Amino acid sequence: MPASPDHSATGSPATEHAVEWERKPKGTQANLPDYEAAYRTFNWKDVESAFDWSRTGKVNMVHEAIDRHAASAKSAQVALHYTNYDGRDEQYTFADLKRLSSRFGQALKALGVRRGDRVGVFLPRTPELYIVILGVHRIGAIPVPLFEAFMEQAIQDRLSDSEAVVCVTSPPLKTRIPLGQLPALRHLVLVGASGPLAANEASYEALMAQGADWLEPEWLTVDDGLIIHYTSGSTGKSKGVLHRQYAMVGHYQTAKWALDLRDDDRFWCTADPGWVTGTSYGIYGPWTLGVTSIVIGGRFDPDRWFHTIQRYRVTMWYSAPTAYRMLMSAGDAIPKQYDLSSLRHICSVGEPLNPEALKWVKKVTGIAPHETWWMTETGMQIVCNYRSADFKIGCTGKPFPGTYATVVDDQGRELPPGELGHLVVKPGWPAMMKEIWRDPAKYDEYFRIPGWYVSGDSAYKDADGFIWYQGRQDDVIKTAGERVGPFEVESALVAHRAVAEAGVIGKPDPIRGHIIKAFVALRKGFQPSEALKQEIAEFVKTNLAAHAAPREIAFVEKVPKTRSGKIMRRVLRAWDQGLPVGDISTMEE
Ligand code: 6R9
Repeated sequence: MPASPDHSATGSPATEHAVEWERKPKGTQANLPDYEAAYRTFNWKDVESAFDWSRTGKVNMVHEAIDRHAASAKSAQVALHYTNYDGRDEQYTFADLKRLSSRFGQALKALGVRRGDRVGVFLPRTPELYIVILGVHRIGAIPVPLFEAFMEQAIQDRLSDSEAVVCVTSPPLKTRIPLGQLPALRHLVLVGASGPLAANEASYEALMAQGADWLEPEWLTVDDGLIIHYTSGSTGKSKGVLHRQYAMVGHYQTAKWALDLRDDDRFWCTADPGWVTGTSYGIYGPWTLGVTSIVIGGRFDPDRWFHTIQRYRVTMWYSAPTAYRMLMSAGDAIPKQYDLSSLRHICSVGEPLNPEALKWVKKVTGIAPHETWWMTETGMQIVCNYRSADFKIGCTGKPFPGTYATVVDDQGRELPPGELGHLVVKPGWPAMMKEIWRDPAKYDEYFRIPGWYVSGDSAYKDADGFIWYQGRQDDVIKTAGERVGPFEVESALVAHRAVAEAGVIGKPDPIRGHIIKAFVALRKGFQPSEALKQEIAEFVKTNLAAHAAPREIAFVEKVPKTRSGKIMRRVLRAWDQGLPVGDISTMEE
């Protein structure tokens, strides 16, 4: 069993335990009618024929997701329904997205952007965000989505590491882009600018008014870059996970079999494209299948959410445990006011979905959410529950056909049922990351157990082949489904004038899964106070991001470190829970 510092792991699970099953009505019609049979026979090669490139050899995501539908009977089908419940209420057909992404592709070309260049996309969740990403694909460049909540430090780290040459943003967000620190960045494209522009700025609307309605995609190979998502590990700054065009084979098939998407679906993926779920399943999965997507801008609001399902007659809903729990805590009265009968399938991602929340969603919608486990690095869903197959409530699921995920010990030996170990995947699935941007050593760390991709999660498998997620093995924090690295938060904390040292952990929380808790040692001359706590939290919020700011701060004399200077977060977690700290022989004096 690996040494697991994870505080949320429940220890060695019992092999025999009372489980409740989610039983499916017999004869359930699903795109994947028989998981076990498919698992035995499925071959990824057979999926390739779904793409035009399998015949032409010419590869580009925008062709497969948009152009080929625009050239078919789907041309006038709505690809994107959008509202922000605040004045914008729009819809775009596949033909519209072909035209608009062609125009934006030409705009990027006019700014000198070339195949393989990185383009930062720092926009609120609006149709422009989607049009821009598609336009970047059209010219064979690589989008780097930046979540709109990111503040200056987070933006600088990501634009600087990716050496983006252009960033598409809006006037309010542009103030967070430290141009002077970004030598590679040549232009800003501003959506919604009014008034005079600086020399290095261009107006999105002006650029879109020029040019033709058609730009042929830059033809790539399956091995060329698709997108870079920045994500957090337990050490160092966030790292750029580069995916390849071939990932579309995985997006397409998982959207078909795990999300169970069909031609006439109205699919609502609630994730922002700043996170991998918002691109793999907010763009690539549904659109390579030619399915209509719903996108909602603005803030989370339980009423709006249920209203959205009713208004758009949503058939398939993909969201995260924190959202389901927030809806649950808002009470049963809200969903009762809406007609949710259009729903036929629901999935969940980002953190484990507790049985209570699962059962509540089932109570109010009639459908139990199905787990999908995966990571930024895997690019696609790997361990899932399937619409046609019974599953045990609370389990993470079984490996997607064509993938092999299992639980191993430190030497890579598969463990018998019930034993806790590393959740690993056999390399070779279609959406596996291509590289960690300019950091091959980081990439290699994922393959530290020979023969396996090591997820960093701990899990066990039961005698029926179900995998049960048990927590992270490292210090990565999942808060409200978002992945936050303690190092980034600690770096932001020590930049505050009062902070000498800081250590950050995830503290279990009934709604958010975990919240960020910081242990802070103050510099000489500063006194602990509530006001100072607030000031420090605010400081992280304005420099890094609101979701990365500590919700709890505890002042300590000293942050516990090893003699080599590593923060002992295990000790911080014990302090937080009021538990014994265990072996501290490596702690500095
Ligand atoms: C897609 C995404 C990856 C980490 C992963 C794990 C956690 C994701 C989960 C889950 C339990 C699930 N995670 N799905 N844990 N059950 N169904 O979330 O990517 O942001 O990179 O996070 O999220 O710990 O290792 P990412």
